[in-house]
Amino acid sequence: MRTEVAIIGAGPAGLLLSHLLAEQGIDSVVIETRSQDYVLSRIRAGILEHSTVQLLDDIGLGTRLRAEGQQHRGIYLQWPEERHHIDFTELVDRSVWVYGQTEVTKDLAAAREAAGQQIFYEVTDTAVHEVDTESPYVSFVDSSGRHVRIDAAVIAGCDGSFGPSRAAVPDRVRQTWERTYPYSWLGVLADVAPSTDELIYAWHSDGFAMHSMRSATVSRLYLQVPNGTDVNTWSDDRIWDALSTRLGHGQNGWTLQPGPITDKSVLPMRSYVQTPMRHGRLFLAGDAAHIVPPTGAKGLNLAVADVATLAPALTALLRKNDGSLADSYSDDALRRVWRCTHFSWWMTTMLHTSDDPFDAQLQLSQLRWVAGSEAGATGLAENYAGLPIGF
Ligand code: RFL
Ligand code: PHB
Repeated sequence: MRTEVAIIGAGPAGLLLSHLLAEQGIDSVVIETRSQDYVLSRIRAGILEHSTVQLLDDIGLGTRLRAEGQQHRGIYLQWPEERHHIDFTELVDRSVWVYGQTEVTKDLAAAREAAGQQIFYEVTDTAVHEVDTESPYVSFVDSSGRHVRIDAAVIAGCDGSFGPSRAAVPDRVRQTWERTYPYSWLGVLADVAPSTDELIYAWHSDGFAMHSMRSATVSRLYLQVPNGTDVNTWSDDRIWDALSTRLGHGQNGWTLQPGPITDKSVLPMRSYVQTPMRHGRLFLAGDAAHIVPPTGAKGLNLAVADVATLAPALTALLRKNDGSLADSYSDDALRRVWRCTHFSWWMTTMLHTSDDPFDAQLQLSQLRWVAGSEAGATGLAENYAGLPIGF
């Protein structure tokens, strides 16, 4: 089988890339190790930044997002006794949208299906070959057990943090940077109306807590827990008690409304960057090249920004034989990657507590400055609501 771009991974990066390439008349084949149902039901990100929404609008995929998503002007930043609203719209004239990654993936998958995109789900033994030649190819075993080889002009590694693409960059050129945090998130999804109009990020001496949402009837909440926490040690009552304590701020009689928990899981927190994001005919995008802790809501948005940079680069390469954008892809994408890596690390370290009382005082001082100074608040707003694509 032959195509122009072989895309590994049908997450947001892979599906969006196939869509953007198709708009330019470029053929691609997508391969995915999971089933379509699994990919479409995976609970992941919830916040879309300004440029992500703009891009989805531009490619005609903003309709359901505009109808069913919720536009937020900003976030609440809180610590005991104080809750402050950081108004992104006022500060930087940009907003964010609450619209689950599951919904973005559904919209992308429906659009690709309508366009007749070839996607192989449930493949095994994915391998990339000959990426430093002009004739790279991908091999895999399809869902019926057939061995398949796809020859392509280019391979796009959009296969997340567990896929084979990142390891196809040889050790002699590959550099990695990594930080593992000494805490994890316990995330829950609950069938209850959110107790807040916009997201709450809360510093508390018991640990960080966050109140997010998916819709008017579904809440998404997170608690900082120690690494290695067994989810079974957290009963629903224990979760709601901890959330009430950490999210409570002792003012205006605010209370957290509990409800039936439909999903709970523990998520480790990691920062990871691999460079270069291009090696020969292999281009990495999204979580395949970098991971950020979820505190800054950047992972999905960064995957979208990578692909928005990669698609024109591949179009110039394949249609005009102009490799200049492809040559600068890695450096171009990495500027934003490092900005978001720093922002996610900064939000994470500002809000997650440790046993060190000195650290706690520094965190509280920083929170007071961010919430109380226009310069501090604007820095958070500009990064959270998202820098323009190409920054
Ligand atoms: P994905 O979504 O992981 O997709 C990669 C796809 O590749 C497939 N794959 C393979 N396919 C073929 N052969 C193989 N050998 C393969 N190995 C893997 C996988 O099955 C998968 O379908 O990566 P992509 O497309 O780069 O997208 C990245 C985002 O999914 C990720 O960054 C975000 O979910 C991160 N994230 C958040 N990002 C935000 O922007 N805002 C948020 O609010 C936010 N919240 C979150 C998050 C991630 C979370 N978790 C679970 C880590 C909240 C959480 C809890
Ligand atoms: C979510 O809704 O899942 C979410 C929102 C904001 C974050 C992380 C996760 O920073």
